[in-house]
Amino acid sequence: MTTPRTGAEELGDPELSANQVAEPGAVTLVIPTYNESGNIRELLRRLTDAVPGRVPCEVLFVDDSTDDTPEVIRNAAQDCPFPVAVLHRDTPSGGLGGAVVEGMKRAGSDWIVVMDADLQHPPALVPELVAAGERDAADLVVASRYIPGGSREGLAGGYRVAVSRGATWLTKGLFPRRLHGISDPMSGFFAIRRSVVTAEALKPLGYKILLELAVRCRPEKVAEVPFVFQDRFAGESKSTAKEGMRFLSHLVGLRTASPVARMIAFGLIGLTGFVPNLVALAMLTGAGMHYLPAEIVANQFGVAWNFVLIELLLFRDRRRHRHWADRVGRFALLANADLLLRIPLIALFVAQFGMAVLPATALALLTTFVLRFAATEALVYLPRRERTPRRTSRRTARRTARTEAPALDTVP
Ligand SMILES: Nc1nc2c(ncn2[C@@H]2O[C@H](COP(=O)(O)OP(=O)(O)OP(=O)(O)O)[C@@H](O)[C@H]2O)c(=O)[nH]1
Ligand SMILES: [Mg+2]
Repeated sequence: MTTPRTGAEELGDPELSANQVAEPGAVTLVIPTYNESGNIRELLRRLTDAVPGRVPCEVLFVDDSTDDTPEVIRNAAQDCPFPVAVLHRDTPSGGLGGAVVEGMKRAGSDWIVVMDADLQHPPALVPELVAAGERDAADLVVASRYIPGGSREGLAGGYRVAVSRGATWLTKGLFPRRLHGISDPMSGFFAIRRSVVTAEALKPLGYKILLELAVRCRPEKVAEVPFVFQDRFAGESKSTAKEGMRFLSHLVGLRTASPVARMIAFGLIGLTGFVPNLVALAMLTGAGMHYLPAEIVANQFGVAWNFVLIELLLFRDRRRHRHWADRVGRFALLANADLLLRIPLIALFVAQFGMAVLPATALALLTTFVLRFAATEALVYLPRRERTPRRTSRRTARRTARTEAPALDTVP
């Protein structure tokens, strides 16, 4: 732990690093901030009361604010008996989750505690999270609203409570093994051992950074401590409806990390595409068009539907490999090439086996989907060959991340 310094100080490369906070059980608090100037002083005051007496600590704010929050932090930090640093990002990539990962890359203590700046997460609980981790030899300690002693008091309104509960069930249902022992995977308040954080493996998207860490870093032993979610102290919530969409795509991204899971998701999206396809087919044949040309036109509706969902949900992080027009072209080509196989199949089902057009189409769609998945992944979304070496050591990755990251501004 560094000797506490006094007075505001701006240094060239003031990273909070392992040799600065070397004491066992010490903690780096990573606090993401977006326009939280009204909360900073009170937050640092309560942290000062609760933490340094029990656990050696340092605070790192990762800030994407457009207001004077960094300035307020610098001023308030002068009265703090522990090191406080601000990492202001001009490009806020990854939103809240991206900010937390940036902070984790810089953290030097044995423990990293992540918490919000708006005092919904009680600072007094920080030493308890770390103590529980040390006592239970846990890698991750989650502050949970859903175990006895915890509550979600500060979650404004029945709607927010229902959404949070629904999101928790959905997430636990999708990751029963990885989230075993975590009753509140939506919590943004937790302590994690720095040694289990593989920052290079993380692809944070939006708010649910605990979920990202639990699924991708796979901490072996997990503990929980109850907490009462408080009312926001000052300022406004940054959580929006858009965050909901980001959360869904984050879930899909995590769930489809393996090729088999991706194929299943591709199939499910393909299944939903049957609806616009078959509706268009029914309308076109209802309007008197022969079923074979109607198949070709109706197919375009299914193709467009599938393309949009696949782009938004399944291959979101692989879109950069090709220009969008290139992706549309290849996707449409493959989906229609598939018609070349499907039309004779449908004709066979209708003419030879006497099936009606709609069931014959549905059966042919199912038959050709596996082929389409394999071809789509290989020809539209496979990364182009990159020049970086296949394996990067953790040390090199950390160094690279540090070199590329924006400079820190430490006070005092
Ligand atoms: N660095 C950074 N921090 C963010 C961003 N979005 C939100 N935050 C911070 O993340 C924390 C949680 O955000 P909140 O707006 O409080 O979200 P919430 O707690 O889910 O919503 P409320 O219950 O309404 O407060 C706060 O400290 C925010 O300032 C962002 O894009 N970048
Ligand atoms: Mg909040």
